[in-house]
Amino acid sequence: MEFKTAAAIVAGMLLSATAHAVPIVNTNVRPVALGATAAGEQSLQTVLDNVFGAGAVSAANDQSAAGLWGSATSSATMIPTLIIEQTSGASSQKFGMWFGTDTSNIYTVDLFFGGAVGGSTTLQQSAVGIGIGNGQMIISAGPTFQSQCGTQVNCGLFSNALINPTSFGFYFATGAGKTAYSIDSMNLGGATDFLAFQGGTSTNWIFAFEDGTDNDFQDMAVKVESITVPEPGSLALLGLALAGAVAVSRRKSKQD
Ligand SMILES: [Ca+2]
Ligand SMILES: [Ca+2]
Repeated sequence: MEFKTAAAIVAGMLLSATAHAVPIVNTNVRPVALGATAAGEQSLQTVLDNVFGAGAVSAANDQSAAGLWGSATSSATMIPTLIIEQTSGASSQKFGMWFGTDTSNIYTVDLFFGGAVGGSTTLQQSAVGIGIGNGQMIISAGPTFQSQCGTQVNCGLFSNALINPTSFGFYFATGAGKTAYSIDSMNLGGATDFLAFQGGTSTNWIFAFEDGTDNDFQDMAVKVESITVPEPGSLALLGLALAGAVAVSRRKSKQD
């Protein structure tokens, strides 16, 4: 009798998992209309100008529909440093990567969190996982630069069968319980909470996230290096460089 009960429970779990599995599909349609940037905040266009050069990339017209990326290099060679400004909710914000093929089974890795205010890192990748080594993410904290492992950077090696160097995405979690994924189909109601901009034909990208509803898309901006849009047969190498998280909103009273 006990065996039958256990078997029934297992069968139920399997059916339940199957019923809720929704394939992750890139439904991103771009460009989307940008909202006005609030007074006192830095616009997304200004962020793009600062990173790629004035006028090089248009926030309104150069949005990419890409939502998945793959590693472009076998080893990182550049580790740039970006200027970072944080919102008032910085202490509870997170930026990370996700892996998987269906929405009921994704593996997420928080990379930056807390009050990170500036820095750069190389995301290490090996046969057993991905990770950030102790001391490799250097953050400006007060008068000195120091590692913030454990408080602002999730240092360590992360292993999971879903980790795939040829197919991954990114997310931004706000302190208010919202998570914005790089593919619209993973967001609540298919909402557009994410924009991607490529620096010309380079493998450097700016990812811009919306934490509220005003669609200024500058609540968190992150530069990621050495990644490409996956194409069959073109992504066999491991390794990627990820540089800096930038939150550009200066608003103190609320996040939008
Ligand atoms: Ca904003
Ligand atoms: Ca916003």
